[in-house]
Amino acid sequence: MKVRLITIPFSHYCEKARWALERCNIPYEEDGHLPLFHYLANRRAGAKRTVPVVVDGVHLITDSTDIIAWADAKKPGTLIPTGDARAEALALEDELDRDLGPATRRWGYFYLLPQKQLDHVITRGVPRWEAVALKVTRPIAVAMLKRGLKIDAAGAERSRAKIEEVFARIAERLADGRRYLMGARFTVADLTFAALASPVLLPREHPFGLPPPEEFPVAAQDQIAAWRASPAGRFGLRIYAEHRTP
Ligand SMILES: N[C@@H](CCC(=O)N[C@@H](CS)C(=O)NCC(=O)O)C(=O)O
Repeated sequence: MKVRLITIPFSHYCEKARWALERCNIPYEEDGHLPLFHYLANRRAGAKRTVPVVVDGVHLITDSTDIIAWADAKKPGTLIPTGDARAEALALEDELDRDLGPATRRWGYFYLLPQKQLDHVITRGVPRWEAVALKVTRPIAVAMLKRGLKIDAAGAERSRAKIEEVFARIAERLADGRRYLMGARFTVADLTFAALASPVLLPREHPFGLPPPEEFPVAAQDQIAAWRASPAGRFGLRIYAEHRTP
């Protein structure tokens, strides 16, 4: 039986959960919604505010980290190391969830929200009525997102600095030539870094087809190019190319 994955399709935390379900061979049906519209689906399922949410008829799993733990438990070791490295891999996942996720989201939204012509990205995979309703609700939704997530020039700059800091930490970890963050094998840490960096690296293999850098304002394009060329950026793009089938 397929589980239901409630998402905001372009959300990077949702991409993290989706990728994990696929990697753990768990059949799922995606129930995608626009931001704010997702509250209705969450409420019906008995979940709180955020997506991703997994509903399997018995369990309700309401956080991407818990979804990965649940998925991995079905075939232990698929993503989360079973031995000594377990605690370190999970700590790295938590650190990226806390530091990288909010920063890439704010920076990406800051440049994406003013671009109405990119709404086709935001509305991909959501019910048609929501996409139609967006034409009316867009100003309210944008105002709520801006206020809720502190999306303004100062916030974008703070997030840019935070992304630099995390990318530097990742580069330091990779400096000994290891292929993956935990060593020789792809784990939850690599998946989390690549998924949460996707709003600023824009990997081609992202299943929802993120907009190419050329669609961003020039100032953002230069920054995206610099991140893509950095050691952590090259690593994130390689993880997508080698471990994410479109
Ligand atoms: N810690 C959560 C974070 C998820 C999260 O922040 N989801 C965002 C979408 S990117 C959300 O649902 N925001 C809606 C809200 O907070 O109202 C996880 O890992 O699942």
